[in-house]
Amino acid sequence: MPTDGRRILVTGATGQIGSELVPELQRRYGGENVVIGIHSRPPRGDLDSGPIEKIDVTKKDKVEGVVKEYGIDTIYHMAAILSVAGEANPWLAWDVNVNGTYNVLEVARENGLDRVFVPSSIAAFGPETPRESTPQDTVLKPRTMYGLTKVSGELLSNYYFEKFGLDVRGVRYPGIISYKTPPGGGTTDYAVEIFHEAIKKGKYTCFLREDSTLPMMYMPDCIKCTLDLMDADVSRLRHHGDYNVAAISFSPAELAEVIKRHIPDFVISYEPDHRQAIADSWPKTIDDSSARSDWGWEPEFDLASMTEDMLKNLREILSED
Ligand code: AKB
Repeated sequence: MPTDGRRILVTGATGQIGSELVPELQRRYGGENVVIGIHSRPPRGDLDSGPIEKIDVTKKDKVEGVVKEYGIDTIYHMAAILSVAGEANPWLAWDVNVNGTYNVLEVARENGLDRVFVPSSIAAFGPETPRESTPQDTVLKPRTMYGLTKVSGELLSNYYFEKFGLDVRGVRYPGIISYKTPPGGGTTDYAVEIFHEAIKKGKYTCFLREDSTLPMMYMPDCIKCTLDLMDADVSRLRHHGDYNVAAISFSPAELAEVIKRHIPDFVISYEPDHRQAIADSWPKTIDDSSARSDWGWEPEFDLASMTEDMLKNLREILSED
């Protein structure tokens, strides 16, 4: 783990991943060295201990102003519009995800930043991609605007590395499961909603079919994965903006079975909606052997341990509300 004096900007810092990444970065590098870049969602109580800046990533001068003001050398660019929200407003998704990423990369290039993290997603894949053990290098023909913007982000990241020597790194996140900050506007969001409804009501109506297997990851593994890649020796990286990473793959029915071990009366029903088509265009399982061999990626949580931990922590949080 590096202990060097980094000056970090996190865009989208109050989103699902950003809100858990920031505290870990603050712990490692000191709260004053992590600028919390927010857009519309205000920071939670435990996220307000460092400098906070309102940043619209589609405005390059705002990104640049913050980078210069705080002497930023590293950006975690987490601001994005996810798959379902992107289908509701494809224009906004393009603007935030493509123009926003371009602005972040340009500011990083012009100001000689040390490192930038630009996440991609399993949404970069499409119906022509092999759905089982999806290879690292494969067909990228997504059908969602979100997926299209993620492929663009991967290609831009790789371009900035090759052309300008900017150290850009990124992974293709699967669905992320967490209890602190809810996701918003994603196809994999059911895997978080189900826990809330199981605890509160003992039942859940899933918007995906019972057999819709998708790749997922528990938040502690997501944070570990992000930081491990950013800490990796660049000379070992054979890829840059597009590492496949895998942790757990399961269907709604399989997840419901594991929840039932803890809440025996839990009942799940299914009413697939427009989100089903998105899920059907994404892989079921991912081959992440490049990430494992290049930078030692290895998840800690499986379906059983993730479910147990989610229920324990979420019960505590919900009982405080
Ligand atoms: C979504 O469902 O849109 C996201 C993703 C897989 O990137 N969680």
